[in-house]
Amino acid sequence: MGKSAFITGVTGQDGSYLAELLIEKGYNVTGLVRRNSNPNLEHLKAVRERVRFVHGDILDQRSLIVALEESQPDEVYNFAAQSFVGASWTQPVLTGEATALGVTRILEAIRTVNPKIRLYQASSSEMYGKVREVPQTERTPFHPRSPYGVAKAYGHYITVNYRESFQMHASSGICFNHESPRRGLEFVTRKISNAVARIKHCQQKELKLGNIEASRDWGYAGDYVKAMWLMLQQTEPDDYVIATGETHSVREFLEIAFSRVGLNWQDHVKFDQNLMRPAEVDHLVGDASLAREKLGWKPTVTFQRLVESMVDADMERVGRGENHWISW
Ligand code: F7E
Repeated sequence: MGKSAFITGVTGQDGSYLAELLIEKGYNVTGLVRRNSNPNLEHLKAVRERVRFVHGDILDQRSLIVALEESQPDEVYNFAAQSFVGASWTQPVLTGEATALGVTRILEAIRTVNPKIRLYQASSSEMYGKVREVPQTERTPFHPRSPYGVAKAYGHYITVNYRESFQMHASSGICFNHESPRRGLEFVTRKISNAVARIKHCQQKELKLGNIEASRDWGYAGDYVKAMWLMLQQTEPDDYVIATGETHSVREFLEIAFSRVGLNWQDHVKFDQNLMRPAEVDHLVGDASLAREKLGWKPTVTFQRLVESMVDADMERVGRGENHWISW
């Protein structure tokens, strides 16, 4: 019989790519969805019929225990979080409840139902924040710069702590930014690719942005979910940086994105002070040597190709008449 996996945050970018990967590998996949939300299964179109959905909430301990009892997974992948850094200053308590304590609830649910279940925890490069060294490795100290980064640091350490306290097979992927055409519209990459397509189709004139000098190590989400799966196939649990090793500014992203459709970004982009963050993460670049050596993992999509594929996908979507407008 095939293995079974339980995914929280299954309707999001990473959850949907991982569901596709696991189904291809013959897994039975169960996805956790919130009952009071209007679940958008758009990203799961390809595998919707093959994923079993259970209702529950990362904020509700009992619902997690019941969901695990019902699905009896071999592996749990925890993507559920308030994942938008910008919103973490306006909803700091919710961010802490979901992104930090949510991890403890998942760990407790695993301990209660079956401590042999393996866990993947989605840690984040935002934990490095005001970086202590360049590039960042698994040993680089954390200095988070947002309530989100602080919450992720808690989630990371509680995962390490349960591994050490209860010998659980719990691993964290310290993932640097990873994007795709399924990225949420609030994140800068997709905000740009969506705006480029709308501007090209004369549905929008300008694009308001905050700090375009920030630089990130941007990879392709489809590559990153492979690393997550590999982590849970190892005999021993561990923490791994998942990154491309290259960094690029938002400005460089703009240059490639606009020129993909023959436009000049300077003609359309306006600075908006309201989009500046109270504390910024200026520069991130990861060293994924450990993942390369122990997991045999490496990224396959270049920065240029990533930007172009996002613009192409949004051009096609807007061309079909599907329209997403974002005001922040
Ligand atoms: O911002 C700057 C912004 O929101 C990237 C999440 O997946 O990756 C992501 O966090 C940069 C920042 O992603 C706008 O100030 C300028 O410097 O796309 P972002 P993020 O904050 O790096 C990490 C790894 C995670 O774990 C998170 O969950 O772009 N920026 N102007 C802007 N950013 C946004 N969103 N919107 C702007 O208008």
